[in-house]
Amino acid sequence: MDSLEALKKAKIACPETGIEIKHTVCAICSPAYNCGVNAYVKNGKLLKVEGMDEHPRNQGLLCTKGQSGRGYVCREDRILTPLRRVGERGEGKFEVISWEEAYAEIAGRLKAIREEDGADAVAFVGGYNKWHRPWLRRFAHSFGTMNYGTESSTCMTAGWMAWKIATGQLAGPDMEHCDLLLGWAFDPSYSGYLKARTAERQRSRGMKVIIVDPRVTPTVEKMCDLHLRPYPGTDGALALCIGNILIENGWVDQPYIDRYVHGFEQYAAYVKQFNSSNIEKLTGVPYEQVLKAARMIHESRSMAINENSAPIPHHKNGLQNYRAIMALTALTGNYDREGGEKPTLHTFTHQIAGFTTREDEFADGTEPENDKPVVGSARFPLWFHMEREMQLVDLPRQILEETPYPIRAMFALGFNYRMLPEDKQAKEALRKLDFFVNADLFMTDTAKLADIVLPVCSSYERGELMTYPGQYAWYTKPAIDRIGKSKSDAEILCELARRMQLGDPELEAGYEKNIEFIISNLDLTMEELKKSDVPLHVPGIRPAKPGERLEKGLLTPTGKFELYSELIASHPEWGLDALPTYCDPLDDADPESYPYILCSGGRLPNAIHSRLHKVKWLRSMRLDPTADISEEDAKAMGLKEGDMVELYTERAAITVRVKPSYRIKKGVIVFYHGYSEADVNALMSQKHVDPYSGFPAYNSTRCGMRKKDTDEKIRN
Ligand SMILES: Nc1nc2c(c(=O)[nH]1)N[C@H]1C(S)=C(S)[C@@H](COP(=O)(O)OP(=O)(O)OC[C@H]3O[C@@H](n4cnc5c(=O)[nH]c(N)nc54)[C@H](O)[C@@H]3O)O[C@H]1N2
Ligand SMILES: Nc1nc2c(c(=O)[nH]1)N[C@H]1C(S)=C(S)[C@@H](COP(=O)(O)OP(=O)(O)OC[C@H]3O[C@@H](n4cnc5c(=O)[nH]c(N)nc54)[C@H](O)[C@@H]3O)O[C@H]1N2
Ligand SMILES: [Mo]
Repeated sequence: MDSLEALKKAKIACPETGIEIKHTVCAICSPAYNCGVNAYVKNGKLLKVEGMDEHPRNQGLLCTKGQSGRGYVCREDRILTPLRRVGERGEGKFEVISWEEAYAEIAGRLKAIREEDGADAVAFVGGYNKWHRPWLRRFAHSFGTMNYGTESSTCMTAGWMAWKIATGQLAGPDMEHCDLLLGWAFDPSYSGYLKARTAERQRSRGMKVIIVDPRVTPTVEKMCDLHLRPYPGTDGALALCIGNILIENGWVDQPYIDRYVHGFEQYAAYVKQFNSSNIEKLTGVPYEQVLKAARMIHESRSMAINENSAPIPHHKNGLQNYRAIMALTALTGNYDREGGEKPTLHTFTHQIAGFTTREDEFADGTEPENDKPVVGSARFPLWFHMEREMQLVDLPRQILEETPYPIRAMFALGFNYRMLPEDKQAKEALRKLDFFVNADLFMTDTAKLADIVLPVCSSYERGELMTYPGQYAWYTKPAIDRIGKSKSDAEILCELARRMQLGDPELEAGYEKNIEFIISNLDLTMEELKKSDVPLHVPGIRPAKPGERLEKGLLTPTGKFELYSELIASHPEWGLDALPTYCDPLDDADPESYPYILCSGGRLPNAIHSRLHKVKWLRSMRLDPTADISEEDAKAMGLKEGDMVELYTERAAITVRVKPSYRIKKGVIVFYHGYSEADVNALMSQKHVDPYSGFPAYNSTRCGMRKKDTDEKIRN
């Protein structure tokens, strides 16, 4: 091989090979972890990716998912053009159409439905990707409806609601300064490696760690001083018992409570019932260990609790459990204190970067007056009161039952119906719609059900505003040519707004002009942002000092940390409790027939939701859908690694392989969502959900398991 060939083969960027390195962003996972990437590009094509050293967040690192960027962006089923359905719904038969034709048809159908049944007959829905949300929200409002909702109906929001109920705003752990990390459902090894890195660094400077997790995780094995192993969804009882022990022993910060906490008396009276007599029965954790945890909390100068997007809220009692856990920061005087929980506001697309923008003004600038109740608002009034958007979990029901009024069309960006519980019902609902548009990168099971499918581009092919903790902002540039005729979501919405004559000049002005408005409160111009190839530090921001919020008064009705929520108390018609009360998490299926607890939380290093199972390199790391079960249950059923079983509930059955493991607690089955061939959400119930937040009980649903003797292909 001559030297030029060798350079080409190794994909070395240099004039001889014509390969260039361009900075861009990997947007495969949540924006907080959207790492900077060096894209190796030739003739507009992506050849290779690696972590970007100059990026303040990942500093050259990249996770398994990010490393697969090329496989993801160039997946074989990328949608290349707008498509119109010609076959039956779900059959996957489409004809190619132009953007003009697509826009004309979408505009015509949506306007006709609005004329016939009003704007509320159309629902606007966003999937996991968050970057386009302020535009989609505004588009829905300008169209005339509040029926806008997203995947965050099942992710993160419940935790934020818990914080807002207690303190009026969001909060995050000050891990940099804490003595003790209370890692509640904390295993960022696969779900957020940058958080794992911070925790490891702090651990080496002496931070103590308590982990509360039913599984033995890499985090438990690497960095934990005490591991509590409750059954899924019993966290509230455990937290209330810790609270009780702290109070009984005088281990609380009484002067802090007297000054800054509301409802302590009621809380103290309530938690008495969680004690040595019942806590092991309720949670599976021996009382001595709970006592030990309480003692460690008492002996630590400061304690931070990680925030949590999924495993704590994914239960029937999830939001209340979250509140019970967060109450511990108030009892110990750790809210708005160094090394405790830092109050904060979001910056842009749900990210917390240490400054605020005018995003909310933009997103909510055209909110309509609407007389019909927003989807999900009757079933989940607290959710609607706090979020002012649809609770997506109730959308399939409303489409199917047509109560309180029919929803006839859906316009979606990256919607995946399999994210919802009892997703057969969601699929049926999509089939029933008169008109359904979905925009995605890939021809997914959901896209196959659409009337019009729009091709969107990836973060490698678009420019977008990104913000990062530490007060960073970045305006990325496209690194590669767009694949097929794809466009960015924001472009689609702005073009469609023009085409539909929505009467919204801001939206019609386009993404870049909108960003100019959104950052116009900052000491940073669009030109400066666009000139920079790396994230810029936003100047002139003074970080809040610990204690400032407490002194100013919290943004709650009482100005204090509310253990007893005056917001909830002032709405008796909601039928919700003002204290963080506890109830058993499981559904009422017969325990004899369904003896296991199905916990479909916990992330895989090689997958994100429904998206990476089709990237071959990643799939090779875990070829078949596989449930992790306990060694005890495997032994009792005569199961060994690789054997096939059927997992079933009253609603459905799926076939998976098993992997017996010491990591799993007896009686618990851990299986991962996102597989179309073994779709765990078919097993879930649309009714077994949290009445406070509407979040589904993905992590605590009763199920059965039986051995399958054949080695047939896995399917459902
Ligand atoms: N059983 C169970 N169910 C769960 C969970 C669980 O733990 N267990 N977790 C819940 C949680 S926390 C979440 S976040 C959800 C996951 O929420 P989902 O929305 O199901 O996430 P994805 O599977 O990533 O699907 C998002 C879709 O968006 C597409 N997409 C990616 N980027 C873009 C883009 O820029 N624009 C557009 N238009 N589309 C794009 C992807 O190709 C994909 O088809 O699932 C929830 N469901
Ligand atoms: N690789 C990868 N990374 C991801 C994702 C992905 O799909 N794949 N998804 C992203 C998204 S959208 C989200 S929401 C986050 C979620 O990320 P995380 O919040 O880290 O959630 P999980 O990994 O589901 O669960 C963390 C731990 O909680 C434990 N756990 C489960 N149920 C309970 C419970 O009831 N009580 C307690 N105490 N512990 C419990 C699990 O055993 C697990 O070890 O990950 C993000 N990152
Ligand atoms: Mo999530």
